[in-house]
Amino acid sequence: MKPISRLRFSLGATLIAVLCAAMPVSDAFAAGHREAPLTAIDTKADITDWYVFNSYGDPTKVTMIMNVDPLLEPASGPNYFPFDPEILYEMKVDNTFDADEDIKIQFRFSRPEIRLPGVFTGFIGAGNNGIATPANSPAPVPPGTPLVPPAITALDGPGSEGLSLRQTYTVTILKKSGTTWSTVFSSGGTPLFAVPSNVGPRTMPNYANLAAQGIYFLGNGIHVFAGTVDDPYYSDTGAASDTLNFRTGAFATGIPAIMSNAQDAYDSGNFAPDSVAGYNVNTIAIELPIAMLTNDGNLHAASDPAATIGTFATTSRPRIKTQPTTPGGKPALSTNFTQIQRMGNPLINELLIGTGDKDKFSMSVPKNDSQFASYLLDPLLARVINAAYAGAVPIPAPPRVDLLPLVTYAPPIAAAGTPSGPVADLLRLNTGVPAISQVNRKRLGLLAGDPAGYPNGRRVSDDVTDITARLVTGILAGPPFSGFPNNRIGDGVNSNDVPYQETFPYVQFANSGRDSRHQNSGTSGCIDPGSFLPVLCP
Ligand SMILES: [Ca+2]
Ligand SMILES: [Ca+2]
Ligand SMILES: [Ca+2]
Repeated sequence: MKPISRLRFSLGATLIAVLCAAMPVSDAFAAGHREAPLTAIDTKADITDWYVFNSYGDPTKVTMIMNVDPLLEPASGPNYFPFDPEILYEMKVDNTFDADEDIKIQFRFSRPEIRLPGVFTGFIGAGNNGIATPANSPAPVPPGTPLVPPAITALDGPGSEGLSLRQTYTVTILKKSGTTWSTVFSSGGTPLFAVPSNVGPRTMPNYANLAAQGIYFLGNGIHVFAGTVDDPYYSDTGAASDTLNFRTGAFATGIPAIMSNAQDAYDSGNFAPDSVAGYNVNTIAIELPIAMLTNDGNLHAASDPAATIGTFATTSRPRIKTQPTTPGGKPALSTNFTQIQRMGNPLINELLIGTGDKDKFSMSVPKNDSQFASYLLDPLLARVINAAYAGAVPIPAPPRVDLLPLVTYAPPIAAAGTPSGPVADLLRLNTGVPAISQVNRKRLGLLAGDPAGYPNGRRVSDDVTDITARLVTGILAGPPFSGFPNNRIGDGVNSNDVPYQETFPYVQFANSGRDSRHQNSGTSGCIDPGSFLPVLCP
């Protein structure tokens, strides 16, 4: 596929050429669920979302959340969703404005331990005392023999007997000084257990309590959590992926994807189905002191350039893998790694990078993103929205300098006077902007006057689909792009299907395999655009 910079010159020739180039925007608006050809195959290495925000309850800390492995159906027993022990999961921070990481937080997972090798499922348990064989138990197993262990109520020790598949992980923080990396923190021998998915109420009767045991305090102000959780991302991916075929009936304006003022202000209900509702995802979360991330180890006011950091997450695999020759053997893995995917801002690879370059983008590093500048500063998506609405949504002319705050260090995220650095896809966070209380938190973040939301970092509740659609159609460029209808574009999905937690790890624990379902078209879960009452989804 041709880069947009060259497509631009063929625009006059035919609109069809541009639209054809735009067609492979598959999974448009799914933050990062199966967005690049390679990770649509290698789903374990697929980063679905990357969140970095100032912790709600502690102004001295930042929380980073890396979600991987998209669209995990909660009922997918009996083995559910281990992390891949071959993948190196990393969170990276630039604090010198050159888009090159100065801090790396590394997570490695063990091969799942199999504690009940003779049992047919990875997780088994019931009641306080388990289940014994009944009076008619055939020989050679006598009646009264303990058969099923007690319900799983702990990740280790008593109550964990039925937790057959169990995975541990390690956390290592490295810091660069000059060109040398040194370890500044290691979880060492502390066994950290990844939280299993929520099997159901018989096997895991108090799942929230079980999952909370996976929140570890490691000292030095550091909390970690890893495991399967509710996917915090929400969007009408189905409509967006069908060439922006939004549901007219969902929008009170009568115009597909253009919300009314009342709909726009509604932060706690959906007018269209949330395609990700009811699905789980694997999460890796860490909360740590801001002082561990800034260049000088201090906290800084928002007006100070030193307060802003640039972040991204990566997955990498060993460069060489030799499969075992004996059944049940282990593969041989090289110790050098190749990056499989990265994520900074949400939706950049999905919506801005051409499909022919998505894998190259995934495997590149942010400091070299000038090679993708034509995608970033003349987004084809903006042109497609402009065309799909027959010109009703005006868009600015390239180069799109209004998008520079997303790809350089610039106001309104970074303080005035911050070195802008190269064009690079980093999720930038001004650590000096305090978190906003739940009641004042806006799904539209910075665009709704909530300074602690995307694109200043990204919280789990930020509606990055709507924010991104408005950013690419020029809301930061001033009139007429900052007014109607550009400022009311949305997919009609305004909130997650379950409430988030207000404390670390902020995401909601996993949906139940036995007792949860998806909200789809034809099931309840949407709000009538006129009455704001629950209705079947349009
Ligand atoms: Ca740097
Ligand atoms: Ca969800
Ligand atoms: Ca939305």
